Amino acid sequence: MAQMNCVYDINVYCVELSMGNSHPAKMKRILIAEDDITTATIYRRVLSNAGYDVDVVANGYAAEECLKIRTYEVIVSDIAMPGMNGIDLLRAVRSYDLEVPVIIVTGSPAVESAMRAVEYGAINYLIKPVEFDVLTEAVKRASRIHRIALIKREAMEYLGTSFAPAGDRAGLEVCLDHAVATLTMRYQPIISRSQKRVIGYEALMRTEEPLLPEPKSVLAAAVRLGRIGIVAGRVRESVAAAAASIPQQSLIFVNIHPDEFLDESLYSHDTFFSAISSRVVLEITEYASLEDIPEIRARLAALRRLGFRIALDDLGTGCSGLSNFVLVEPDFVKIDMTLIRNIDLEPVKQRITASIVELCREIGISVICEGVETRGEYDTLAALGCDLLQGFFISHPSHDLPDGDEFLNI
Ligand code: G
Ligand code: MN
Repeated sequence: MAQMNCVYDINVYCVELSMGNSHPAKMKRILIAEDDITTATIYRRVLSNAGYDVDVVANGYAAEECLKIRTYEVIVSDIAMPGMNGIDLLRAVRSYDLEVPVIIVTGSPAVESAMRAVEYGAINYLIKPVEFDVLTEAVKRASRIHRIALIKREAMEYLGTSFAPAGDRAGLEVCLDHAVATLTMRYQPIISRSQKRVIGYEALMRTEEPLLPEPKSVLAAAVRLGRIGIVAGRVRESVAAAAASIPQQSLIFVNIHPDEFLDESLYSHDTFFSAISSRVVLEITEYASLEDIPEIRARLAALRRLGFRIALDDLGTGCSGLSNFVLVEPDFVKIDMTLIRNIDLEPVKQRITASIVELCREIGISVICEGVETRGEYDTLAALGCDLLQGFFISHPSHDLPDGDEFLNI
């Protein structure tokens, strides 16, 4: 087997990259990042004896260089290294490989660094001096877990299930950063049948991050990482920037995640978003309870004072009765598409929808039926007296705003 020694920088004393005829299926390759040469040499010998191919580097930067050209079964990293430390490396690793397990080794155990390492996705945390068999067992276990993750991914790809991003924080951060960097908005018209025009557009977030395919998964990741403000801020900025190209008489419907109520910038008077508040309807979902949000009533009142109107989204999916309905006193109610689907074939759905429309009309709330996909659904909703409609049958969400109403199914 041909061997090549690469020196990435002065701190790297040993990187052995076997080139040529190594057999990836047989060669389980381990990367060791350790700045103490004696320790590194021992680990290397122990793991080579256990049947692994081993690359050794002296710091995080060199480890990153290796990750660019190789995939590893397991990474074993010191926590305190010059330059990029083990925690930085954990984050960097996930830019290259969402699955590879990382074992962190440290000479000075501190609960805090252990917690950080685990939070950032370290699979294990070993304290120096590490017994040979402890190291070998830890690497073997990590290797098995890596294989399971790969098989699970393969199964999900085969079944067509969209797979969730790496469950650890570092992996999720990489996905969310990419989602935010590629975030764009689409706009889907909401029409009035009686007025034969578009009364508004729902702003819908899209990203190019394949592991966060829907707005809901982007938001869930943002909530988990405590970054809802960043994502919501981007959405609001985009909507405010697009407002100039949206016809003045059209409303703009913007989805608000319940956690956004705690984001103080939502209540600011001097943002581009609050400047267009009279045209904005904030959509609040019915399936998450708002009751637990501190001072929710005052927050809703503050938004109204700023000039926003409010829609209750996804009506029909909530399991908490009508508590949000009562709390929000919405200007609009959006009937969830599960109630609209096949409404032409299901009399129970017709009865429920007709009742909602009638009751809302009586208390002065406009009803929007979302997710209208077929001619049959459209005609049935028309017969039931539903005026405001949205869905693929009328128009898909689109990047370019239509100049007029003529191409829509009205
Ligand atoms: O939860 P909310 O109502 O905000 O969800 C809107 C989502 O529904 C968007 O992602 C949008 O692309 C999608 N959508 C809009 N119209 C239709 C439709 O007619 N059918 C289906 N299946 N989805 C739709
Ligand atoms: Mn919505």
